[in-house]
Amino acid sequence: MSANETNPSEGENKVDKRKMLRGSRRALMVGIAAVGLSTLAIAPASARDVDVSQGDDYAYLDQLGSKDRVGVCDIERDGHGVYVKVWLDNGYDEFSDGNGSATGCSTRDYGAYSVDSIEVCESVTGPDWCSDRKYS
Ligand SMILES: [Ca+2]
Ligand SMILES: [Ca+2]
Repeated sequence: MSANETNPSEGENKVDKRKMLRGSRRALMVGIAAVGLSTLAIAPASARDVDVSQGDDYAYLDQLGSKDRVGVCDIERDGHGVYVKVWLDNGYDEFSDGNGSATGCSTRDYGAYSVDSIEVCESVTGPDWCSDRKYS
């Protein structure tokens, strides 16, 4: 028997191990593919560059490259108006969800990368309720 010769039963074991390895590698690939898909599915929601919320009411900033878009959304049907404060590189702006809690948000466009920070507020009696101010 030379050193290279292997005992037949040992060879079978090796084949079995290789098959098992191939099987687990396939399972791993399937797992990676599934993770890839779920990341894709989540991507649209995480495209917001800045998100602020006050209860369910919220505002957001999308840096679209050619322009900055700010949106404000009144979600709660509580009779409180909802507006967004927009700090720009050279100025300040403020606007509200024009149709209140009815479906649809209001948006305004600004120059590319000109929005510095946003904050969402709802108008109440006394000091308005506002979110934290968030920076882009
Ligand atoms: Ca509200
Ligand atoms: Ca609305």
